[in-house]
Amino acid sequence: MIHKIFLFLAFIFGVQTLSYTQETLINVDHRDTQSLNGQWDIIVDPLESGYYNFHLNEYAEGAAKGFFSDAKPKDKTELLEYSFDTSEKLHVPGDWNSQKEKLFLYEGTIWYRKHFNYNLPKNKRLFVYFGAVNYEAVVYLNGKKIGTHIGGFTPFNFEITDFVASGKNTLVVKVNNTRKKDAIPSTMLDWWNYGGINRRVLLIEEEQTLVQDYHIQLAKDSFEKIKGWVQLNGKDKQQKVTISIPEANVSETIKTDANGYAAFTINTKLTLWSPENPKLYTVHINAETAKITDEIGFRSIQVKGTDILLNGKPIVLNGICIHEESPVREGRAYTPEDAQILLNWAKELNCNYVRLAHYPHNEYMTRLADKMGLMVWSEIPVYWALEWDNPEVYKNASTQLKDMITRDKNKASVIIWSVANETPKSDARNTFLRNLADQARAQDPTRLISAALLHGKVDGKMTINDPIGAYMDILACNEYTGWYGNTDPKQFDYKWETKYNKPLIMSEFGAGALQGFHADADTRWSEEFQARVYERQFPMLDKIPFLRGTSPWILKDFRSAKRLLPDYQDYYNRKGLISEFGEKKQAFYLLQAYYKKKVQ
Ligand code: GCB
Repeated sequence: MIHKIFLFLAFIFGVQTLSYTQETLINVDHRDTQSLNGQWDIIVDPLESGYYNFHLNEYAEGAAKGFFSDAKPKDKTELLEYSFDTSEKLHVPGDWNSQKEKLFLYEGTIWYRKHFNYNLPKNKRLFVYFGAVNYEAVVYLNGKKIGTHIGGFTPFNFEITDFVASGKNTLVVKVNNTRKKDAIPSTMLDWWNYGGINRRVLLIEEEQTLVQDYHIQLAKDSFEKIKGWVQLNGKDKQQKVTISIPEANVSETIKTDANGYAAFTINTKLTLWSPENPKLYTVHINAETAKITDEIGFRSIQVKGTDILLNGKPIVLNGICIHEESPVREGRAYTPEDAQILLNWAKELNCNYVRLAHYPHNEYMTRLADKMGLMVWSEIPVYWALEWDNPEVYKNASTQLKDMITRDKNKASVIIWSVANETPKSDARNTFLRNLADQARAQDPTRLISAALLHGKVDGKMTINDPIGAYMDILACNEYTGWYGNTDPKQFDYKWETKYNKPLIMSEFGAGALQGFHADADTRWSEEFQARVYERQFPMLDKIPFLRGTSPWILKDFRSAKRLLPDYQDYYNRKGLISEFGEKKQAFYLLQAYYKKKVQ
């Protein structure tokens, strides 16, 4: 009971952002920005001796020994045991593990420093924006702490209008990626815990009162009605705001209230976004003091019984799972080109859908998916075992969910928000996930909610009976028939059933193979073994009457500290259809042919 009260309170308060972080500005691509990407000076600090003294007291602001002060000895007698000026460097964005060999397995703290010059006009505001930092970031400008953020995959920004100096400035970020039991994800995970400033860093110059956020999408269950809202931020909150879509002859003026908020409904006929025609409209949001432009697609996504309807028509999601790893380098993907190659491979497989696992990916991915006509499943790293009873953990999950939705809620490509992956059933976990699903629906009623669940074998049938299925719009299931456990082909003849009258996406299946290793199909790690698992999988899937989508695991081999078998794994999860060097395995072509047949 107590945990239910905690979770309820956490739910109520959890929708607020964590302390220190501020509401994020969306659509940074269309704002006035200056990039802080490039080489940053770094100090690897495993003991956090730049943060704590020898008795573990935090250094106060202004203390020269705190690395955030970026101090230099005043004279030759002063003892200072650090120096950014003579330190090593890392590229930002980019994870540290794949930039320096000695950091390959490093989990801990690294300090980053960047100098920049700025002259902020008197009537403007300035923000520093981080696309994502894994996992915990403490940000200082000119020695002053300006904010902290936890969560490795969502954007955040801090206003620095009052702290930025005219001319030279010093930005210092303490980044810590230590895995913790009460973090999200927690300590056990099947992907690399890439530390660092993993996405772009921008300075955003804005007006005194600016357009902070907006939601502009088709109303739920409608094809001809745009419903949305605008949120201004600044002193002049009550303004006239015009939403216009010139190509559709739309122009609607509304008035924001004392909180800078206004909702609107616009009746109009639009060309609807779909994979066949990923139509995007240029949308202008013009307030009196500020304006912003976006490229937005309009489409409807619903479920009816076991069907998924896109713009009212039943669809099948032919997809693939993707981790955010570069197709051309080691480590995290962070460029638009990385996103382009990954999504081109999905297209080459004849996909109309991608599952972006297991955390919100770079915004480049969803922007590009909008343009390329790929439907997207986007998920938060509520993965495997978490401290379901801990209200702080719930608050963290709630914030990550909120921030994922905030960033991408105007992307037509995103059709599903997923709240979890393969979590162990318990009352506390059920309440936790139900509350997340409720929160996602309240924030964005226009999309479908799902979570990747596990199945069980009951009376010789594969059964999806997870209680959380009751709160999902779409059931999703990860199954590894033919890989984990035995390889008995009879398993592929089992019937699949569920008590829910809902569509199912087989959100994962697959097998490991080392690209280039050939043997008979009974030999683990051979391309032939992986290919046969796929071959046996397809007829089984085709027999599931309520199946409406598939996203096999996974597009490309990816780094995982859980995958230790020498010669075959070597810290790679080998279930990719493509190797880490971009070479395709046999199973790639099988899936490609399977999807081709399905769309004919
Ligand atoms: C799963 C997980 C995924 C793993 C995969 C595997 O079910 O969702 O994160 O990487 O299985 O390879 O075992």
